[in-house]
Amino acid sequence: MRQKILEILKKSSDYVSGEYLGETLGVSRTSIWKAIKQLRQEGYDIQAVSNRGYYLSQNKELYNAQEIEDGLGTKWLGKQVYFYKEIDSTNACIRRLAAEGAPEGTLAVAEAQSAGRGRRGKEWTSQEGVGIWMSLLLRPDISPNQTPLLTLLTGLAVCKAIQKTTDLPVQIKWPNDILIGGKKICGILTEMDGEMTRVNYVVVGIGINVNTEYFPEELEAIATSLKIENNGVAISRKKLIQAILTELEGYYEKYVKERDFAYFYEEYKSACVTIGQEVYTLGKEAVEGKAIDINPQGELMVQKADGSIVTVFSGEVSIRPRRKG
Ligand code: BT5
Repeated sequence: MRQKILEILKKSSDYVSGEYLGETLGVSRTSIWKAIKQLRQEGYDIQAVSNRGYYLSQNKELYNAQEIEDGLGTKWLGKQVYFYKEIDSTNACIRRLAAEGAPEGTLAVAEAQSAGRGRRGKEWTSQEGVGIWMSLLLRPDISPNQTPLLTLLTGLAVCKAIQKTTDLPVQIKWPNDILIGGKKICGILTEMDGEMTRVNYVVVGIGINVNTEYFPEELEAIATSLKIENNGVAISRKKLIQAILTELEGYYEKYVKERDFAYFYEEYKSACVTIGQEVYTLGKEAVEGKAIDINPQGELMVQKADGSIVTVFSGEVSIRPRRKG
């Protein structure tokens, strides 16, 4: 009933009488009033005026599990949402839920993270109330060495979702960053649990600076947010999450079926800013040269000073602009 009342109030631009709600839902006006009180406790700004009824002010967007689930157009991804005011890390949270047997598609979202993390122990700054800090549980039937490609597909999904909801000129920095004007708005952290030949589960963590206005000093020069790039106009986090989940579900289903990145690499390449840049890679292999292409396996092809071409796998790699001199 709570849900139905909310739907009616959201659709109406005027007051809705308690009598109408009671008749439509087949319950007493007292039950309606009780449900309204509960919604108010959850944070919905509902005004009640005698003889007119109830009116939901939609100035302040609510961000919670229910709001993310409402209007989500996916078949299975993100259908089970765990929402936290604050958590250590949504990736850590999904690992705990996975160990308890949570189903594929489970989503954890937090308003703030106290121990948000990037790759190789790096910190991820997750300010309260302004970003999307979320992780998904996947249980793909693929081999462990194919899981880094899920990072690339997630990047593609995030890119597309941002383009659809904002028109901002986002680009992918291979393998796991999304940039606007060279500054980072999103990082992706894919973690796997499994054995040498078998994937138990994969956690895909996505951090997006959505409505951030100020960054700590160490990030000022390298980070930006969608709001900053959108001339100060805030972006709806729940709508962006819904759009990402819809895009990702499509890419993921196709990838798990075909098990071949070749279906996506042309699209990936056209969104990727790394090609043509002078880079050096950190990680298992240290390679320095010009990034000349991305191959159908999702690997970065780097031409070294001696003309030889090496391929770099996305697994554990960070790239930096090449040092001068
Ligand atoms: C990443 O790592 O970019 C992956 C970030 C993933 C974060 C999400 S949030 C939800 C989920 N739960 C988690 O605990 N993590 C995931 P990496 O490529 O290693 O980049 C880390 C570097 O990005 C740091 O060393 C900083 O330089 C920079 N950085 C940290 N916070 C940032 C922010 N909010 N915006 C832009 N850059 C940031």
